[in-house]
Amino acid sequence: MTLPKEIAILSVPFDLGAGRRGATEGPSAIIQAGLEQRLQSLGMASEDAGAIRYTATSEIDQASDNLKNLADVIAVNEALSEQVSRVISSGKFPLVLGGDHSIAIGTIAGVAQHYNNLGVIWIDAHSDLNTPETTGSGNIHGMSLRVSLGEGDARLTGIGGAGAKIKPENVVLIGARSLDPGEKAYIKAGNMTCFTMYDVDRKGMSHIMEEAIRIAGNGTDGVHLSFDIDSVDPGEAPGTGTPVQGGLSYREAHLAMEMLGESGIVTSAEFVEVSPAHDSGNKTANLAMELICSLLGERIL
Ligand code: 5AB
Ligand code: MN
Ligand code: MN
Ligand code: MN
Repeated sequence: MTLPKEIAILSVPFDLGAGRRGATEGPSAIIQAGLEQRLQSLGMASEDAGAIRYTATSEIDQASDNLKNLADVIAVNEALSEQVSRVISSGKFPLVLGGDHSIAIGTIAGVAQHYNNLGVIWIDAHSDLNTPETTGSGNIHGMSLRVSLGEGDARLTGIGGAGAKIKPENVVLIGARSLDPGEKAYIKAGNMTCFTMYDVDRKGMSHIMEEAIRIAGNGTDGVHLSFDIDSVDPGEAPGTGTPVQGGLSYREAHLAMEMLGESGIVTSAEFVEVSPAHDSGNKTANLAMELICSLLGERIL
């Protein structure tokens, strides 16, 4: 793939998948940081495709402790999945701005309609591999990757069509440093590649990204990037609901994006969990904007 020329920006002002509110303001903060002007100066046409609208039904039990705000999560993700699929049909590159990470369910469901074997690079302090059985919080943003793998509550795995949207062998996790027992067990069973912060420290980001690009690109016909801003160290990205110490440095995050951009394998992307209410100034939204530009071709020289 060569660099995309036409980007469709889909905003998902949604935070009911998270325990702490605030990510609804993420998309507008990233756009207001100057995203479109900067993409233009890279020679890219971008279209603000607007915010995902949805109506939650009250038919689904809202009060389940293990699946908080289930009806809203389903409604927003069904709508998002359709929008993402439409963007790809129109030949544009879908750039989804979150919102909390539960929206990966809809993004991936929409993207997967266009690929037989989709690779996923998931950059996150967490692995989002919980099920209703293993979750300690009931927050669905901690389950989205597992749902996309076809496991968990059928009302979630059925979004955008029944069944698994991706295969574990095509998934690469990067930046993990806060995993729940059930998530560790799943990863340790050999299901997928996980480069934790230990691996980043030991091997260096450059090596990790070469490996990630090789694995996610191996035998796949498209690669989705799911970037949770809490992968970055809270010193650089304080504006997020679930910060974890010991994250990616400013340059490690940019290098990851630059290498992915250079590789040309990325066919869709989402940037999630920016929460301006927790930010110091617009530091985190601005970082997300810059990382998007690095992914889409901006270079130091
Ligand atoms: B995020 C935790 N594992 O399930 C849980 O920010 C945190 O999208 C999930 O990565 C964090 O609640 C979800 C403790
Ligand atoms: Mn996440
Ligand atoms: Mn996270
Ligand atoms: Mn988070």
